Amino acid sequence: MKKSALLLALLICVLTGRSQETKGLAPLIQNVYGRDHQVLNGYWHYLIDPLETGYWDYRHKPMADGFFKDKKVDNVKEFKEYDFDSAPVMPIPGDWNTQNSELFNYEGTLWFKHTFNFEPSDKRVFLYFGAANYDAKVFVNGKMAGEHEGGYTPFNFDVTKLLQKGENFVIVKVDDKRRADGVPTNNFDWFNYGGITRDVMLVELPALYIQDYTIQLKKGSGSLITCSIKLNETQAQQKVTLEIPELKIKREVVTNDKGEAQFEFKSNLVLWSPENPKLYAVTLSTLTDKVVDQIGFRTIETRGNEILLNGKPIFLKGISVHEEAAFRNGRIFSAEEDRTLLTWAKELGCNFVRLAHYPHNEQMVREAEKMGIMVWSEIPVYWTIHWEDPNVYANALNQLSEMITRDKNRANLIVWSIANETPQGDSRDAFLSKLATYARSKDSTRLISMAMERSDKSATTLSVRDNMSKYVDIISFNEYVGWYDGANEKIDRVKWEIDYNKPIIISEFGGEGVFGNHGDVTTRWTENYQADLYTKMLKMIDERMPKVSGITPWVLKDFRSSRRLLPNVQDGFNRKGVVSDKGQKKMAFYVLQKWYLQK
Ligand code: GCB
Repeated sequence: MKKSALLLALLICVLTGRSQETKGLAPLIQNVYGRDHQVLNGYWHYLIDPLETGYWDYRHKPMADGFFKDKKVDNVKEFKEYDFDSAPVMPIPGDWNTQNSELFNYEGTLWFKHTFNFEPSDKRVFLYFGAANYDAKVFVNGKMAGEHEGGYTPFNFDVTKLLQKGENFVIVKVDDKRRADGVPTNNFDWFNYGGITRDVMLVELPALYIQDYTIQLKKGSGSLITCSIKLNETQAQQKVTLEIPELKIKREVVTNDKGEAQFEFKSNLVLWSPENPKLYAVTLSTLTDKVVDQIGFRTIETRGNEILLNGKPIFLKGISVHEEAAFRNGRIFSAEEDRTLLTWAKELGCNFVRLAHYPHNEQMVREAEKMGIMVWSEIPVYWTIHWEDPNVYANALNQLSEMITRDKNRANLIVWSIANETPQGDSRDAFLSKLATYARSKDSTRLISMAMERSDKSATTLSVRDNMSKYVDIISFNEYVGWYDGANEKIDRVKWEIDYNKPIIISEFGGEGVFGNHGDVTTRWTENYQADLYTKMLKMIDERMPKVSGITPWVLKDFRSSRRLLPNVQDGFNRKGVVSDKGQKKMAFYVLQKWYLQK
């Protein structure tokens, strides 16, 4: 095969194929914000391309000279039907739906172009995206760098060879069409914000660099620090130094022939906890590379029905949160917007947040860590995924791996959740048990869970019975008595029989109430109904659910969802927030706050 034909075949494969090998992804860089980087955020030109004209020719074959080439022509003499440089711009990061009203309900492809200057050095350069929803194909100076599927996890490509001195351009095709075989699938209860929704940057690393590191307390120990690192190459005898200046610690080891090294030593340290979210500056260095991170140390375990933080039982006073900005209701794009939501959670009395239903941006987890808020992080294996499709599994696994790699050094991250409200069955069990096993093999120190569904013994004897219970550390389930199951009065009539000797978390309960809409407690959509639901539910937990060790009611803030159509009530919002979409606190907020304050 001629070289050009091979390249075209590869391109076609990349454009159409969905296997991991074809994607060109480089191993995910951890702690990008702590690395030398050039931020590429800013105003990017965009073209709206619902028919993907820049991609396929009229026989629906991928074009070798699609829009990604950004071909320059003499406008009068040559033929070209697109032009990025005269196209409008929008700020990146940002979802397109809330930046251009024409795009509010648009689902499809947009092309983005950004021009930047670059000064080559002897460093390796990676093009990093915090997230792009949903399918991103990335081109640098007209050549494909790679592609990524999944809207909520970071990814990067090694673009060293694609960059040139001086002006460069990156073109990204982002397609947010929902797919039956996507993760999530095409049916979900949140808004499908499309676009390059998180930071974009060029990260520069030396040729031999620290590719991966894990620093934490050894499982079961309150003072034994372990650290494992891996270089990007299998180079033995490389000196690695770990320093924690505040603890006057400096240790050196050398890598083995896999380019890996381990540290293990005792230290008298202050543990991270919600009351004292202590972080230490930790430096890892080799002859060529150096990375600094803020690391907290704590243990998280279970004992029977209890969750133990630093060896002591803790009740997880939580709230579920969507990654949607306060007040303006678009995808969050700054740490400040993360802080607004987390501050509400703090005010509520929370020590825990369930970041639903997909990994939120990295700063959300880091800000929560600084504020003393523990985190549950979840991949969007939501409702009815195509359990039997190996590509869907590979995609879910990749998202799980990206989530864990990014956040495994955060002390506040205590739960990896592998799914939400999935239908029981053999193919689901096979899929999810493999994910659980994988998560445990990547990180044996955190707890694994998933939001299960109820499986009742009778109309009023409620229960959870799920084959996946043996794979998880915490039995979590969503229960909507009083909303989808009867009205509030039912809450007083139910009893619970959950037979597992594991900690139990109620990962969701709630009901919709429109801020300012007041009425009788039996009238749905009022603040009063919602507050009454919370009052009854919390009483039920106090009196009839002694084994529950945490709750994350649904949900902190009203959020956009295209499934929520009731005029003058929902108007495109799920109204189960204890705070409205405009930031007003509802009565239920104060009911929950009071309970948390005395818990
Ligand atoms: C659920 C889902 C959540 C929905 C919520 C609701 O069980 O997990 O994504 O938004 O119910 O409001 O119905």
